[in-house]
Amino acid sequence: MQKNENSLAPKDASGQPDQAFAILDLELISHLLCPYVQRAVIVLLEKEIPHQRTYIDLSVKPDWFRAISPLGKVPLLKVNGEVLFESGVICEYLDEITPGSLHPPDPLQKAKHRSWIEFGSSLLNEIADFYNALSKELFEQKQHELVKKFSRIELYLSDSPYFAGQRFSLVDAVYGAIFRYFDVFDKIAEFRVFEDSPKAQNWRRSLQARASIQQAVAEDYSARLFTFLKQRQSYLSELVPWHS
Ligand SMILES: N[C@@H](CCC(=O)N[C@@H](CS)C(=O)NCC(=O)O)C(=O)O
Repeated sequence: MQKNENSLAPKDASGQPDQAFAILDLELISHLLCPYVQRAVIVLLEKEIPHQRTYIDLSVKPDWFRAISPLGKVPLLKVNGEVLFESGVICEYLDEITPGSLHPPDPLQKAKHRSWIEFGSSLLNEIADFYNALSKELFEQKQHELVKKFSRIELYLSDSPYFAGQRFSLVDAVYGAIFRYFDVFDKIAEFRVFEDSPKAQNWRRSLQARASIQQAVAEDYSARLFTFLKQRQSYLSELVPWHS
């Protein structure tokens, strides 16, 4: 288990630390590779929320974690000892307790953003199917599914840096964690997943450059993901070079 303190504190209008946070003890129970955890970390960083992060090994779940996690999954957010689960709920809670919002104010636009966040979760399942596929045939089928999924979201994108224009939103936090997989996949081979999606590719590049996205994982994230992929014993595992 590792702990990581984030000492950035939100400031009030006069530049003083915001006292509202002094009464909140926030602890994010995390895993170093989890894309759902990354969503929450990106929101914590975007909104400069003081918190503590506790990383666990999901292959050996600690008893204390099993006792408090209703689904046995990360992320969990402990708020003054009370437990929240599900990344979407955690992100919205963090957004609501801080000034400004990473959601658009209009209810219809907000609902659309939530829809695309759900789409992002289904994309994560497709990505897992892709790296777990055992045969070449299944792998290529999953690769094609990913191409189709990105060309679907392509229809809703513009040439602006973020999902909804110039302003970073919660949808961006979700896709920042998704696109990160492809930074590692790109080092294995050219899978041409964004071949039909130039706007998604452009969006990917903007998110790559964003500090909160970069800082949401540890420096050895790529090396850890390579090791994880290598251990899958899947078709992709065979393509991962030993020296990576
Ligand atoms: N719907 C959940 C999904 C979270 C999830 O699937 N987390 C994975 C790690 S990325 C997990 O904890 N899996 C449990 C396990 O591996 O046993 C959320 O959005 O928080």
